[in-house]
Amino acid sequence: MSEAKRAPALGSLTILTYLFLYAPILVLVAFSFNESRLTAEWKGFTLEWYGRLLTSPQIRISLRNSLLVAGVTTVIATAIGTAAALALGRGTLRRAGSLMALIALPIVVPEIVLASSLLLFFAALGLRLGFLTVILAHVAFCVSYVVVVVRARLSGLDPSLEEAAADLGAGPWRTFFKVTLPGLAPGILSAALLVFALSIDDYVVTSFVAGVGSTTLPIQIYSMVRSGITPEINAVSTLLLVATALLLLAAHQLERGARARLAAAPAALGLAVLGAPFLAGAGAAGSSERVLNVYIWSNYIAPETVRKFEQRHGVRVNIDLYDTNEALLAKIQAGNAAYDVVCPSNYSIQILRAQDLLLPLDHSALPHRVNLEPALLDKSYDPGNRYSMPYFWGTCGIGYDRRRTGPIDSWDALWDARWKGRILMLDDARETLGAALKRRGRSLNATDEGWLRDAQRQLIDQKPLVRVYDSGSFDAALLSGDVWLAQGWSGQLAKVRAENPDLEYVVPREGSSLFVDSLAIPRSAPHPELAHAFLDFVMEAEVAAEICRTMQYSTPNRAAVPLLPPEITGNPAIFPPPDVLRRVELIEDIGEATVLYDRLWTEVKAER
Ligand code: N2P
Repeated sequence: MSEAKRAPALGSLTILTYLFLYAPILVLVAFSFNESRLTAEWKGFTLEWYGRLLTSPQIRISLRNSLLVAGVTTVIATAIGTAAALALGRGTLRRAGSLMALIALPIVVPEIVLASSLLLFFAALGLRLGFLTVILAHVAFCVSYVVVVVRARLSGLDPSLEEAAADLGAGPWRTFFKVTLPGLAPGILSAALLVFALSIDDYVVTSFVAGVGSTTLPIQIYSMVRSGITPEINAVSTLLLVATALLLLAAHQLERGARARLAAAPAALGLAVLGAPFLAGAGAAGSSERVLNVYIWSNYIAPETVRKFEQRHGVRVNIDLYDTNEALLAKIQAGNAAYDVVCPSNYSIQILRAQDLLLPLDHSALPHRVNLEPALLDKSYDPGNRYSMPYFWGTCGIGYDRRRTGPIDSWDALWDARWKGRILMLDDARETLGAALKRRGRSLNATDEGWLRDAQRQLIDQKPLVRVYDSGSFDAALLSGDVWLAQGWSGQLAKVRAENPDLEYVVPREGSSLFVDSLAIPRSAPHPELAHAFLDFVMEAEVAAEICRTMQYSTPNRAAVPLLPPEITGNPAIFPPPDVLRRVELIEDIGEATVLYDRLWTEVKAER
């Protein structure tokens, strides 16, 4: 091919490649200016979401945490990495080659491995998860990058300069500060900027080792994704993107040997973008010292409700979210997460109680417990409610778009090949295996290995039809039309109807699960008194009614019911009629068989 012909082909290939790389990001940036809350449609230009970032205390606090972590990490990792690069690069060490390979290892080790080993390590040391663990973890994965970058610069440095300095009578320290360090400076600075960008961006490692109060921006963004606050996420992601791009540009300039001044502009701009929301709202939040740390299911409490508690008690409430009982159990069992209030399902209460991880409640501090429905109290998983107070209950069922699928009343619909690629299943061992067991008319607390293997087989057969396993945003997936049928929990599936009346909820005729999720206080809670106040607060009739109205799971609060509008009390998804209640079964702790459930479910997900 001639030069002239090849060039345009190469040119369009390049454009296509860049488009492939950047189109999703451009969409995100564009939609951060979209007036509509829904991602799918463009309604006009707005800066509202950027404005909200300035006023959201949660974002500001997490941004401040991110800046703090990234700042300290940068200083420590750069110092350690530079020293290591000098030691390795000056040929004074034997076996520098293999040492170098060891140092580069953290760059290639899968992040998830690094994350879980760090978590285990901190637990073994008895370190409480928080800023310290996050910073140590970030330093651990950043040092390698510093060594690589600084060493590259070092190898380009002419050793005769140092020799000349020594010849002229300078001692080793003087030579280092007058000759070596200035020569290395661009490399060190560029490494520092890289570390800063890596640290401010990290999600996986941080999500493992962060404790309460050390939520960083990426973690905050992810938890917002799960509660469906889309446009604000697009805005904050855009800011993060612009800032990291500027920092990397500065690092690149320095590496290319440009003058520090050229790199200073993008670096300063990048830092300014990150600092702006923080400075703009400084002093507006975080003035109170007392903090309550709540770890609860996503879509279980509205920000307005939390704000009322904050105002009444003059405290700040941190809300962290999860979507499976297993995630909650893992955090509490690790023993070093400082949550004050948690919301386990009935069978998890049994597990936590057996491990002595819950604090006995002081009933005298919970006067509003008289509002609770007696039928939901004093259950076998917590006799006398010594450890827990019911918060929400509900059922598992199928949400579906009746315009697409017609009426549905059986689990079989989720195995119907006509809906291939339009089915969502929960990512939850007990619920998925449970649905398959029910489909055969068996109990979802079955422990018979043969029955369980049969349930697993069904799920493997179903897998080609399943679009996604997701316990957090099954409601959003239905609303956006990505899926037409979703296994999911009642509240969120009741709620989507307001936006699309064609979305129905059914508890299949073969039967399904019932859950009672309760608030409890971990034994390790740093603020047990405030935790009691929170438990009592959500049992007040008006508050419980607000929680039910906003989240639409079923309230165990008898006194709240008369305060609810007829759309809620008359909605069979929220207040199931007796025939539905007859066919649901409480998920129970099945002891040793839990391991089998987990294994079978993991195998389903691993299946290709
Ligand atoms: C809330 C899910 C309901 C909890 N996002 C099921 N136990």
